[in-house]
Amino acid sequence: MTRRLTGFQPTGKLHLGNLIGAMRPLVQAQERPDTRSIAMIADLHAMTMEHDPAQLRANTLQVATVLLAAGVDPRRTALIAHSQVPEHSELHYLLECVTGYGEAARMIQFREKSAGSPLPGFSAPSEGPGAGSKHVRLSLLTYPVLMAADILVHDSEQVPVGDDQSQHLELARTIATRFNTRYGETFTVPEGIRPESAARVMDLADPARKMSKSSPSPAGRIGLLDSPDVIRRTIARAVTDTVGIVRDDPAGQPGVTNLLGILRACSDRELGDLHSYGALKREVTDAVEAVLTPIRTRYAELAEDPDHVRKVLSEGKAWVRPRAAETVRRTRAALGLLD
Ligand code: AQP
Repeated sequence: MTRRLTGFQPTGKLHLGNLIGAMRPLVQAQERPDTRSIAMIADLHAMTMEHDPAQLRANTLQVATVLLAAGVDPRRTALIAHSQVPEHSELHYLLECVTGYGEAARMIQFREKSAGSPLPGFSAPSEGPGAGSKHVRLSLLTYPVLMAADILVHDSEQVPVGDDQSQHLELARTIATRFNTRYGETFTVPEGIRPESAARVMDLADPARKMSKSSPSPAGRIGLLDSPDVIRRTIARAVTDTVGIVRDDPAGQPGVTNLLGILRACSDRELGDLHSYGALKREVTDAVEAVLTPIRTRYAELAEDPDHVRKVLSEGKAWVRPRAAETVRRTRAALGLLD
């Protein structure tokens, strides 16, 4: 049995990119008798940037509900909230003791998200150059080590990763290998896998960026729970170009290429007779609507019963904890901690 871990940050509303890039592959993997997935709502990861507690709680429950609505079957996939399995945090600290500061500080995502802050180790000066620089949480620096703990604690063999996470996965592999060499065989060294549909769904308003929960403008994002009217207007406003030909040309026509990618991901229809951008957008709207309508309907039913969703999370926790506790026990013993 291959163990696979897929994470979702409850940093906002799930969108079409999350569905195509991560949720669908997760649901498809349920059909494989040789694969067992954990779907983790990474609420602790969502605290690496400024956050609102009430919003985090609501988002965590909403992400769990959307995952169930999209077909995650809790009998085949363990659905967990990150913070409800304390072994993640315990292993995190133990792994910090085998990770170098420089290894964490050079992660691209840390450098990008902390840009504009003073140098690590210095507080923002009140005046002069760097004054008023943004506050950077220490957890932003150590987050890749927590991610390594998330992966290793479940003995995960496979982790579906997009390009932006591949450096973090590499760090998890480095930490696991280093630990095994220094303290004895303890961790399964995970492999990163490209999801079967490796497509990156790009922002409809700015096709050079990926569609993202936290992009400041909703104009480029199709939320999985958006109303048909909002979806229609968002797609109608999608950026195209002046070439006027419907074809794949990622460099020259990124907006049109993105719409074609979405259409292929959402329908099996032949694309031969699309002669105008208007026709393309109408097709994309219909195809997206056909995919999202059943998810929205199921979501509305599930949202009526939040206790059921909480129960699913609690069953998921009970399912994964014995293995996680055993990994932590092994790690503690290897490090010389008393049992
Ligand atoms: N645009 C995308 N196209 C394809 N796949 C995507 N994923 C995210 N955006 C796209 C995949 O969805 C899973 C969950 O992502 P995440 O919640 O860990 O956060 P993320 O990758 O950082 O996605 P977002 O939406 O852009 O969130 P924020 O804005 O909070 O950073 C992952 O498997 C991811 O690859």
